[in-house]
Order: sequence, then C-alpha cells, then structure tokens
Amino acid sequence: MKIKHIELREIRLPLVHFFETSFGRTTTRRIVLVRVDAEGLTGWGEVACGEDPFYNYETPETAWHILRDFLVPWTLGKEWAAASDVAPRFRLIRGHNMAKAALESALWDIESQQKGVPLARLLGGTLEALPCGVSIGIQNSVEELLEKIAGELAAGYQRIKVKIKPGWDVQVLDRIRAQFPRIALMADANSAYTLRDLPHLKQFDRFYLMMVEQPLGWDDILDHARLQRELATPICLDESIHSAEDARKAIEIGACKIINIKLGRVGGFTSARQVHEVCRSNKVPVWCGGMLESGVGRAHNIALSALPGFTLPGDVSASRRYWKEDIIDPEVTVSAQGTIRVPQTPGLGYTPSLTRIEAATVRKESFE
Ligand code: OSB
Ligand code: MG
Repeated sequence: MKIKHIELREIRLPLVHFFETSFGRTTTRRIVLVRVDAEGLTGWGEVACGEDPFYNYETPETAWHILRDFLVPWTLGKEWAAASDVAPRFRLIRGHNMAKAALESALWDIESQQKGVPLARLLGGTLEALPCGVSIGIQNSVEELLEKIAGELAAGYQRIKVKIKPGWDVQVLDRIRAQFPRIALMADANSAYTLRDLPHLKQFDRFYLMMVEQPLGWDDILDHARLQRELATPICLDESIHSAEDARKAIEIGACKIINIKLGRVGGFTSARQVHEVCRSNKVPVWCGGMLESGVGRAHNIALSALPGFTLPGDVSASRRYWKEDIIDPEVTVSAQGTIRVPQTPGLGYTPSLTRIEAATVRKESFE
C-alpha cells in the first residue's frame, strides 16, 4: 500500500464517570487519533497514552512530536507491502510505543479492508465471542465501589478488577469478599508498592484473587520475581512488558504467571502478536488491557483479543461505560453473558463517525 495522506487530530472526550488509579484521577480524555489514506481506503489508529506521564512516559504531546517528526515522514509517500513491515523500521526509535502503535494499527486497518477480511482474522484471531471484564477505579467511598460492582455483575461482566493503592486495599477487598464471596476478582496496583510492603502484600492471598496486577515498580521484573515466590496469588505484569523479549525474560525469572497485553504499550499489532506467541509457547495466559480508549482503540483491542491465547476476560468493555456517545458506529456493546462479538466484516467492523470526531477535535495537522 502506498500512503497518500496522514492526519493527526487531538480530540477531547469527557468520561461518563471519573477514573481513578493509584497515580491519579482522569475526568476528560485527550486522545490523539491518526487517520491514514492509502489506495482509496482510510485507516484509523489511536494513541493510548494518558494525559500525564504517570502510567508511562508518553503524553499526547510526546506522541504528536514522535509522529509528526519521525513516524509520519518515515511512512508517508512510501510503498509498504504489508502493515507488518513498518514495525522493524519503527524499532530504530527507542520506546514511544503508543505513538508507534497508533500509526501501525491504522495500516493494519487498511490492509484488512484491502484484503476484504476482518482485522481479527488477518491477525490470526479465531475467537468469535470475547469474555469481558471491567476495570473499576478507586471511588469516593467503599459503598460506592460495592454499588458499582453490583451494577457491573448485573450487566453480565465475567470478572471484576478493582484499582488498589496503600490505604485502599485490604480493607476494601475484605468488604468486597464479604458481599461477593465467589466472583472472579482481581486487583491492579499500578506500581503502588515496593518489596518493603511484602508482609502487607502477603495478606492479599486470603482473597483468592485471580491475580494481582503490577504491584511493584513500573520498570521492574526482578522484585516481582521475588514477590511471586512469596505469594500464592498469581502476579500479572502490565507496565513492565513492552516487547516479546520483556515477556520472555519475565517468564524465565518467574516474575509473573499472567501477562496483560496492551496494543499501545507493546508498540502495535506486530509486537502484540509476538508477545502473545511467547506467552502461548510458555503456557502463560494473556488478556487484553485497556487505556480508556475511544471506539477506535476499542475496535483494535477487540480484534487483538480474538487471538487464541487471550483466554482470560479482558478490560475491553462496552462504550457506554466510558462515553455518552462513542465516536464509532455501532458502539461497542456487551451481551448479557458478558461477551463482545468479534465483527465478521472486512476491516475494523466499526465505522468512525467523522461528524462526532470533528465535533470533538481541538487541533489537527495534515501531511501530504
Ligand atoms: O493499568 O490497566 C491499567 C486505565 C488507565 C491506565 C492504566 C490502566 C487502566 C485501566 C482501565 O485499568 C482499563 C479500561 O477500562 O480501559
Ligand atoms: Mg494495569
């Protein structure tokens, strides 16, 4: 495919409900979208980073810079045999995986339309209905959290993930287990603890969680290996895994028993497929994480989640949990059984709404 035109846009989307993690609260998302035109087709991608460099170092500004000054000039006007050919070229840039993934995934979108196959199938996906969980942020009170959990269970979601931090962990999990003794439950700390908290973290074992996600340093695997030896609860790594090599090393030293794959964090579909492969060959289950994506990123996450190693419920849930109105048609819906149907039509299977995207746009830049 020959790339004719690339457009960067920043959109603002207010969340239906604030989302709070151990590193802070988000109320409105700033999302950079990438639109690519090639061969008379249009592909879309989304930069998954947060507004602040707290989950990782990327921000909408750093992504815009890396896209405008490097990734766009490297791809524009060039002929690419396949979307998978850009990843080796992008590897020259250290990090900035979320910027890379946004452009790369737009090319996968185009390739799947060109070939007339669903994106999920082009990637090697086989699942037709995806098991869904939800990620519930820190609330103003435990009562509000318990109410939210009840609501999500009533909607059919198959597992509940709650965000934790020091001061909002053991007591909260105790209350959850008192009310919901048997639900599939997990906790995500987003790097809020250190090995000094070992005696405290050991208490988590009494909640028989499916896993505890990224309890220690955002860039650590060694201390996680030490912690995993002391914990019965499986550790799932999120922040520390950026590539198949990271996954291999983490598995090799016993730093985790489960891996959360995020398309943006690992730099796109080519890398995500490699991480998936390493995990599968080591019998490490994976699931698809989320970054409060708009419909564009959500559609990509759905395609990725169709790969056969995604055996655990992911964080990819219905559009309405995040947005009054999503920017794709149809919006993402979840069945009463807590599943998302993988689209069987060519391309993304969801159409970005130009009117809604335009209405939410605060800046754009075009490259011919
Ligand atoms: O660690 O998985 C995370 C949101 C923002 C940053 C990091 C994380 C999350 C989530 C939300 O857990 C997942 C979602 O609902 O999109
Ligand atoms: Mg996480």
